[in-house]
Amino acid sequence: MKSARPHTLRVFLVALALFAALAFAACGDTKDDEEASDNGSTAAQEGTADPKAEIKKGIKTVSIPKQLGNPYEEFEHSGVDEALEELGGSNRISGPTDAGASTQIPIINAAVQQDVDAIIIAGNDPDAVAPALKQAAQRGVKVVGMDSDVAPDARSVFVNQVTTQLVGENQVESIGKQIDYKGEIAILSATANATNQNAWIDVMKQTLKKPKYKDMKLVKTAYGDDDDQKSFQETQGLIQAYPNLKGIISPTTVGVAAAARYLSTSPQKGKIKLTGLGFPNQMRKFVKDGTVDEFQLWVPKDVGYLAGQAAAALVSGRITGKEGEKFEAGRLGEYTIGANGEIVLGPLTTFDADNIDDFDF
Ligand code: RAM
Repeated sequence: MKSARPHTLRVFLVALALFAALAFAACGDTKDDEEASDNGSTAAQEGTADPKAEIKKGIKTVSIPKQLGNPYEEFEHSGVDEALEELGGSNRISGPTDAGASTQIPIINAAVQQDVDAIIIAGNDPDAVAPALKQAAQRGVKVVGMDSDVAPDARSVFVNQVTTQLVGENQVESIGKQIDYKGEIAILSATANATNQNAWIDVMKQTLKKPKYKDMKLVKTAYGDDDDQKSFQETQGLIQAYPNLKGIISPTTVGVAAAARYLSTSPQKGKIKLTGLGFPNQMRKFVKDGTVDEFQLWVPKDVGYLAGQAAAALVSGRITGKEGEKFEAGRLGEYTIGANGEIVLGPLTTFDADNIDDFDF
């Protein structure tokens, strides 16, 4: 009993000191953020990078897919697991069950409560998640965007599969050459808010303005919401609404597989051409039965692996997210951060009857 009072006082003083230190640190963050934004760089960047810094021990991350149950997203995020395990840390995949704009917010908040070092997120909506991510950053959590970007001032870096430009241009060329660069085409996208889809579609529209594609006309962009059934029905809807349709581009693994399934049993099989971004294992049968001539993708797991490596480098102070900083990304080798904190994984692969059996994912 006797020592209770001094003990209580000590606890109180320690708590006060901690509170003061935290408040000071929080102010520091805010100031850095403002300075960073003034420089035109992203808000979450701070400090100076030390490329030789040790990788912090036992890094804990949470990676947030667009939605659980989307094989692409799950495969992609398994790469984050791989990177963190390799670096002696751990990752937990925690995602919403649908790709709605705000479904990721409670998951971000929960991760902060669990004191993670970094959050890696494939954003369903660039702006809806931004306030929660900024709050996380203020609490010292590093934020890495991957696959589908969030607002640039809400993350330190963004890991992009392939440059947006290259995806958009290649998809248009892929469908163009299959329809002799002539006729009506449609796009079957994922959700209407998805940053990656919309950025690719913008490039597709720009590309279609080039003289080479002047006889091709984009008649409609439909949204299958990365839901198999909805994507299937939207494909049917497009074909019914546009009897002269010559081709469909579906830059989503869920969409292109559903569209291929629809076409494979319809009289338009092989007549309406389909390209998109798909998994070799899902698309193989449609390439072999003549529904699909070619489609494209990268290795999704490597997107996650690179994002996991970037997260660890950020947490350890090897990078801050500024353009020009370099870091070692394990089995993938060295990467350099580009403009706006973007890190680009690599080139696009085209899959067709000649090479599809060489891939297993
Ligand atoms: C879908 C998702 C993802 C996209 C891939 C190609 O699974 O929309 O974001 O990058 O397809």
